[in-house]
Amino acid sequence: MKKLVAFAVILVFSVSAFADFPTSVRVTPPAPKFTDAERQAELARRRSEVAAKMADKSMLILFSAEPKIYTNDVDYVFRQENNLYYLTNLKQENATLVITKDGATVNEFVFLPNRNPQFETWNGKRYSMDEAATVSGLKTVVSTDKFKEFIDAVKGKQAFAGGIVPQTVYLLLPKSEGDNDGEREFRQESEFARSLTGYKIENAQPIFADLRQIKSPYEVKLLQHAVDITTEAQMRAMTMAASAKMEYEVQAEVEYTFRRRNADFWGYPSIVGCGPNATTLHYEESEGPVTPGNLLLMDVGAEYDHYTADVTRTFPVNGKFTKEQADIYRIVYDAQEAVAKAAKPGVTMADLGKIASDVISDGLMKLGLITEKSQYRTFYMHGLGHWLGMNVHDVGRYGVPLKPGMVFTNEPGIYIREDALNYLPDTPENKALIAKVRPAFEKYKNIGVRIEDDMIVTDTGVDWLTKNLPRKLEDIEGFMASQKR
Ligand SMILES: [Mn+2]
Repeated sequence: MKKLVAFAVILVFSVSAFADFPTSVRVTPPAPKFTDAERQAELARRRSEVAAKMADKSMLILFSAEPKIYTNDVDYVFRQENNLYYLTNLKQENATLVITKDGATVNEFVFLPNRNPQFETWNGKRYSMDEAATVSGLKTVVSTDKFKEFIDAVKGKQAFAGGIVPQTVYLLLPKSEGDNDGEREFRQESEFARSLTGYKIENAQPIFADLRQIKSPYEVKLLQHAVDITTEAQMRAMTMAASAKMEYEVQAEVEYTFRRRNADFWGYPSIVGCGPNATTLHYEESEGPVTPGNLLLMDVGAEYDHYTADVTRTFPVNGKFTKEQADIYRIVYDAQEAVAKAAKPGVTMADLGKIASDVISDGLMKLGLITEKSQYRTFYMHGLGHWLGMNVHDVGRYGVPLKPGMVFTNEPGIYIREDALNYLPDTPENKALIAKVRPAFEKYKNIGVRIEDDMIVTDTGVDWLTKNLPRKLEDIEGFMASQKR
C-alpha cells in the first residue's frame, strides 16, 4: 500500500513536471496601444508605399464602404472598407480618400461630412476635421460639401482645387467580369469607372494586395491581439463544453468572450459543430446537440481593429479522445506539424499543401480508409490554408514564395462524412474501393477533425501566433482534465 502511494506521488509529480499544457484559461493580455505619432507614421508610410506604386500623372480614389441594410430602416453594423481603413484608420461613412501623383509631387486629401448636431443626437458622434486629421495623419481634410464639385471635375477632366488632371485613375474594382463578390463589394467603384471617359482606368487591388500581404510589426500586434482573444475564447469553450447541451451554448461562450475582450466582431460566422456536424466544412447553424463521446469542432475568429484571427480546434466534449478519434486527430496533427516544419521563406503554399496531403493520404491508407493515395480528396476536400489579415481570406498572391511578414493559416482536416461513399461515380473501380474500405469507414464515420493555426513567416521559419492554445492531443486532454471541477 505504501509502495503504491509512493508510486502515485511520483507519477503525479512526473506528469505535472513534464506537462507543457496550461492548467488555467489564458486571459487575453491588454490590447496593443499606439501613440498618435506611431499611428500617423505607420499610415503615412503605407500611403507613401501606395503612391510609389502608382503611375506618374495618376489619381487614386478610395470610397468608403456603403451602409448595408439589415431590414427596412435598420443597417448592419458599419464596417469600413479595408483599403481605405488601411490608409486612414477612419471608421466613418462617406469618407473618400484621394491620392494624386505628378512626378515627385504626391498630394493626399480625404473628404468627410461636416459635423451635424441633429444627426449626431440620433446616430452618435462624427469626426471633426481636426479629429480626422489626428486619426489619419492626413493634413488636408475637405468637407463633403465639395464632393460633388470634385466628382464633376474628375468626370469633366478638370483640375479640382488647383490639383492635377491625371491620365490614369486607380479604383478598387472587381477582379474580372465573373467576380461576383467583387461586383457586390465594389459596386459604386464599378459604376463610377463606367462613368469616366478619356482616362486609363487601373484596378488598385493589386497594389494593396502586394502591400497587405506583408504585415508590418504594427499590424502583427493587432493580429496577435485578435488571436489572443480567440485563444481565450477557445479555452473557455473547452472548459464548459461538457456542461453544454446545445452547440449554440458553446458558440455563445466564444462570442461572449470576443465581446468581453472588446473585439469589434467576429471575422466570419463561428463554426461550432459536434459529432457528424463537424464533417460539414462551413456549418453555421449551431443548432445541434452537444453529446459526450463526440468531438466538437470550433472554427472561430475574433476581429480586432479590422484584423481577424482564424483558429480551429477539435476536442472531445468529455475531455477524452476515443481510439478512433485519436487515430484521425493524430494524422491531421502530423500533417500540420510537417507543414510548420517545412514553412520558411522561399517555399510556396502549394509546396506546403503537397506536404499536408502526403501525410494525410499516408495516414488514410494506414487506417484502411483509402486504397490509393490519390483518393484522399474524399476525406480532405479543402486546401491547406490561406493568407490572413484584414480579411479572413486575405488579399495576396498565391504561388509566390513565402517572405517574412506573410501570415497564413495552416489548417489540414479529415472529414469522414456519413454519406461520403454514396456519391462516388458508379464504376467497377469505385465498387471495389467501397467494398475494401467499408469496414474501416464504418469505424470512423461521422468523425470530423480540423486543426487550424495562424502562422507568421520569419527569416528562418514560422512563428505560431496561436502557440498559447493547446493543440497536441495530450495537451488538450491535460488542459481539459485540469479544468474539471
Ligand atoms: Mn481558415
